[in-house]
Amino acid sequence: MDDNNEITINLLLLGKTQCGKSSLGNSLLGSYEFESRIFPQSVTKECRLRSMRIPNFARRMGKELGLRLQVLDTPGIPHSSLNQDEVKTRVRKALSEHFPEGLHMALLVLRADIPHCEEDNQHTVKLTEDLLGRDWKYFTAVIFTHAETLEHMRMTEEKFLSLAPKSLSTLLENVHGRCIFRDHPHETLYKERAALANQILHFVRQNSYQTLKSI
Ligand SMILES: Nc1nc2c(ncn2[C@@H]2O[C@H](COP(=O)(O)OP(=O)(O)O)[C@@H](O)[C@H]2O)c(=O)[nH]1
Ligand SMILES: [Mg+2]
Repeated sequence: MDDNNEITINLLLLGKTQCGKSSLGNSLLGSYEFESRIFPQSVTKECRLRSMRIPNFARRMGKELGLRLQVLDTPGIPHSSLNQDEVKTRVRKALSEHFPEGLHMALLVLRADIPHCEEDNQHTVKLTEDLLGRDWKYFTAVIFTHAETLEHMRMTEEKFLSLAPKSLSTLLENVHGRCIFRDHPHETLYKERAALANQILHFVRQNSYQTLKSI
């Protein structure tokens, strides 16, 4: 907590192109800050930092406590116009530039409405490890987007997880079960932000607000 009675949480969005990173970032910030749309090419080319203060998030010793969420959006891999090394270089540079005090949580965004292929998942995990180093497991949470599909299929989150292929269940074990289903993307951003921020803050508290320093 700083002198302004504000807690700052640094978040990084990672995942494949079109998995919903920018859209999730907008929900976290409660505002349309990142360009997000269906498009035949990768929409996000540059890493972009946006932050938002949520006032009155909590109270401590009679004082109002604000929460500042800093969200770093990134280009996905594979990308339609950047190669893997270019994306990695951009993400590493942005991390050291924007989060000198370290990263609280990387949000690994996966779609819940498409089958999870072993090779694909392994590739995403490898990328996360390359970017964050060997402690990535302590600072990563999985976010499933398009999770409203489960509702359409009348499938519970538990059932979905029980059907996960090996690579996905190993990933979830590695990140100590930290996962969130984003199942109401069409609710107001304001409502969704509160729900998401609370869940992510819970993970950050479990880590005692420790950060992962740039590698
Ligand atoms: N139905 C649904 N659409 C989503 C969800 N998340 C993202 N989208 C849509 O998926 C498209 C790609 O999202 P975007 O955020 O640009 O993906 P990015 O390439 O990972 O940044 C956009 O049209 C989003 O509105 C979700 O949870 N459910
Ligand atoms: Mg994007």
